[in-house]
Amino acid sequence: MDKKILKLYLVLDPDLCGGFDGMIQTAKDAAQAGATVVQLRAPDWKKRRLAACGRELLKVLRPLGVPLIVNDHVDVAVAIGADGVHVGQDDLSPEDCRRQMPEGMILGLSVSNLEEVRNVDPALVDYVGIGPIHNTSTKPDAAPAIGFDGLRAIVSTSPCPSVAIGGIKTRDIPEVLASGTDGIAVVSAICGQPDPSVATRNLLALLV
Ligand code: TZP
Ligand code: MG
Repeated sequence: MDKKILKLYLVLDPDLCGGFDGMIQTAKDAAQAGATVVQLRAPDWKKRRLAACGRELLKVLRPLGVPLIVNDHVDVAVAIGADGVHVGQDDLSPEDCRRQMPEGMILGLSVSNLEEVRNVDPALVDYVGIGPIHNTSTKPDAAPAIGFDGLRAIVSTSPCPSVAIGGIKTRDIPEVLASGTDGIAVVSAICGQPDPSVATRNLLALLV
């Protein structure tokens, strides 16, 4: 995996985007504006709908050269030919994911403390998502916020590229980048913004 794709990682949210069609439009706007990777995340959706949405996203993202990652469900990611899958600590393990994934697919793993990052096998995991940096209403069941100190400690321990997530807004970007992480992942800084293209460009302008 080229770690450059982690620079501006959009995670879609069906509620903030206004449902299925809203997610496609938001992904298209953000990818055209320079978002470097998109994750399909809809924890309350059935897999049939997730697969249908993923296929529509691929039609939009492939021509733009922006990879699509599916959250949680390796079977959906493989079935639709997505570029990768992202799992958390309670999902199928990286070992079990790899058993089902064709060679070359991207595998991301969420970590929120030092113990979790020390357990990461870089032979299996392409990147880690570190957070939440701040408390966020976008993921009510997220682990406690780790702040910038926590981020720095985890980035320096990580055996693979990383992306920071959780409540990240434009004002946070300099301090996030100072941690040495490879990029930022955002939901509400793009999804549901009055103009997701402008929001994307404003974030990118600081990601230098
Ligand atoms: N994982 C950890 S925090 C989070 C996820 C999916 C939500 C981040 O959303 P926002 O709106 O960027 O705070
Ligand atoms: Mg998960």
